[in-house]
Amino acid sequence: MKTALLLCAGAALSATVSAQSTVVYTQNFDGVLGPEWSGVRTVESVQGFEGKGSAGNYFSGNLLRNASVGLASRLTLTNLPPHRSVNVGFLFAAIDSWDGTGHTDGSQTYLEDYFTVTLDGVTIFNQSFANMAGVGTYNPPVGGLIAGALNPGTGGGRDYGWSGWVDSAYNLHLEPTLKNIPHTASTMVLEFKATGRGWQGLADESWGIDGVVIETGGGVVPAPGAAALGAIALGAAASRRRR
Ligand SMILES: [Ca+2]
Ligand SMILES: [Ca+2]
Ligand SMILES: [Ca+2]
Repeated sequence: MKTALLLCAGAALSATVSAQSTVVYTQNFDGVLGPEWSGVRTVESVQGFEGKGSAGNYFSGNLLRNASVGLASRLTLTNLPPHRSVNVGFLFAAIDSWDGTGHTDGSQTYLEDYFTVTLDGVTIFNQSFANMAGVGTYNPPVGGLIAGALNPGTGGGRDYGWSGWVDSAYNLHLEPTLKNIPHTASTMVLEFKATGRGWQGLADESWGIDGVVIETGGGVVPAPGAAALGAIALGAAASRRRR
């Protein structure tokens, strides 16, 4: 009987720790964009980024492109199922002459360009990218760079479209800091925007996103009662050892 109880408690514990992630939203920007997107919501061709990505998630068709001078593109989701965390994933394109953390070219100084994502007003991603010159802050995980070169100021960059400057793209589905973000509210507001003193926008530098996937769940917080079951399991195990 104690053995049965131990197995039962163990099953309950593992069920709470390995909570499944649930996909609650996807967006490929290839159809009509719904009212969940506000702010800058311009959709246009992915141009030379077509097919760039990794298994199951590629730039294709259209992307959302934001060439504004620091205005946000905003995704608002409502009626989320009960959850303890969210995973945010998308493909990110740094389009044209991003200046990283800033650099000097002769007498001309270029200040920093950052891409920032907030969740309910709290920053969850804030990194600079360099396409022309200078160095960015972002250090992608293996496979995270999917087009262009990281910090190609000395060469290796490539123009994938738009203004003729070098571009780069990243698979932020692989970015670990965008996974298991604590969140429990039934609504969420994600804001995507360029920041930094050097941001000029327009034809000089812009950004795009495609392949957005939002998941809830994935938390590792034990459900209420799991600790008590664990104590019972440990007690049963100790009891068996004492025999
Ligand atoms: Ca697309
Ligand atoms: Ca370009
Ligand atoms: Ca700039």
